[in-house]
Amino acid sequence: MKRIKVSKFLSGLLRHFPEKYGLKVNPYGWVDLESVAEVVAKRYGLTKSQALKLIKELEKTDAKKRFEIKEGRIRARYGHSIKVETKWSEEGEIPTVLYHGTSRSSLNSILKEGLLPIKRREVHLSKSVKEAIEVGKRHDKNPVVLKIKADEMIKEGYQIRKKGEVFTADFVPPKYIEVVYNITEDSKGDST
Ligand code: HQG
Repeated sequence: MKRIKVSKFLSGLLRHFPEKYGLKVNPYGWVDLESVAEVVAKRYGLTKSQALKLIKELEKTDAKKRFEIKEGRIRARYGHSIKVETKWSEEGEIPTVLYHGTSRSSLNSILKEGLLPIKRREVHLSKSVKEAIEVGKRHDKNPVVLKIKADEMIKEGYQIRKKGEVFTADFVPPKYIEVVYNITEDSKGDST
């Protein structure tokens, strides 16, 4: 489906490779919307106004609120590898507990070193186990779900930011992390 393809391309464009398409990004990740529409139009054989309409629709309907449009500009809310300022947060409560889905092979290292942004600028946290499983499944068919004690982190001076439906941090030290769901434990002794 074209919408999903365009949405994925848009995520990549705004998070990882704007310069490849000659786009200028301001320090907070904002890019001129018309210029983005031109890139999308060319790539997907659309007119500029069709591309603009599709991008606006994607921004409105995206379940994870990946994109934000304001004053003729667009940005990705989270997920960047390019150098943008990430230390902003939307209004709204930060849940007392958050979750992170990851691969079984990363677990030991995470419990030892904490959660690191790796190739991105922030660590990404989910507000439900269900969402964390979805994220983890991108890395492992049987992902591990970690519980993050967000309230304790904040109490002890760490910042957690709200970016649409996703929450972010610069780093999560091991002391705030607990394994809540590890399917390999459930299936121990299972000979199949
Ligand atoms: C892991 C998607 C070893 C971390 C998602 C993750 C999210 C460590 C991987 C957003 C580690 C990085 C981001 C350590 C962290 N040792 N492994 N110390 N610390 N890791 O893709 O969170 O659909 O950069 O657990 O839904 O999977 O694109 O991060 O497995 O919100 O909008 O290193 O991207 O959103 O992987 O995903 P990623 P992520 P979209």
